[in-house]
Amino acid sequence: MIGFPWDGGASLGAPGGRYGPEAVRGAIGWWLDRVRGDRVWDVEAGDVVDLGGLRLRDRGDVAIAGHDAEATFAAAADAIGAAHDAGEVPIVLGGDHSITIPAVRALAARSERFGVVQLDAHLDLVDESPAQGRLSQSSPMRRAIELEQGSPRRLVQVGLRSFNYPDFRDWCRERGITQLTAAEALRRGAEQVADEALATATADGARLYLTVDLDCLDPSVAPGVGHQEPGGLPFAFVSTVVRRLAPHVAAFDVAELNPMRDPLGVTAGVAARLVLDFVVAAARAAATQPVSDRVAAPVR
Ligand SMILES: [Mn+2]
Repeated sequence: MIGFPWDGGASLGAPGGRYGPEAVRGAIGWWLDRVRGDRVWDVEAGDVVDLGGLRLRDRGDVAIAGHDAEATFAAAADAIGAAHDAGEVPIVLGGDHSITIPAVRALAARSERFGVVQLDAHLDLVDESPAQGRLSQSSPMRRAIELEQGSPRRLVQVGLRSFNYPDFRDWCRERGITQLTAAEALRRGAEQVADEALATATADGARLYLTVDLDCLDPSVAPGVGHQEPGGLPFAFVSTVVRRLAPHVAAFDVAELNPMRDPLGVTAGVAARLVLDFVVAAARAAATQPVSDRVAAPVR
């Protein structure tokens, strides 16, 4: 687990994401108390999971240079890369959604190819704009698919809704990006969505990056985000997708928690639960399968 207390990419959304990692750590402690002797009862799955083979290690926060996004992102890619090199699965806590840019770079640098499953209300495909530049919360998926090891054909976006720039519709379709609106995702069901997303994103042996922008959830569930969009996913849907994908994920992030817009701590609790859902699901898989069989082997 790596905190990335950065909201320098929230150039159109509300600032405050820098307080996200601290809020998630505070919320996680409440559940960690239920772990006894390396075991925890997963009430929803029905089993007692042995966490013995897995450790949730807190690597602290990325060093932030508030005046310099590139310098911050370079430091972040190094810190996240160190987790990869230690054989860990990085869980990056945002921070606005631009935190995904260096996190994906860290995975790309260690992979022949990678794919992305993105749970989000928004496309995050802006190339560049006068107000936002190239490294904002609106650009992480553009920066990901343009990498040599990435591909728009291995990008799956789930939870999309609302309105967007007219040119983007054909641009996305021509490049073969898989896009599911929140309503369509709900119609198919979380299990089917997760399985199809996994197959698409990991085509040709690609390693899987999972990013959860908390605004994929309905604002009634997760109000404390940078920019709210009505009509989002319920918690159970997102939790199911995260749990189902977790054993296959090489790197994971939870972005856009904004504690300044989350006075009751509801959204911090949601973010913390998703982190724990991820860890417990990965631990369950690790108990029955060696780690080396769960993710494609890194190039170096
Ligand atoms: Mn986003």
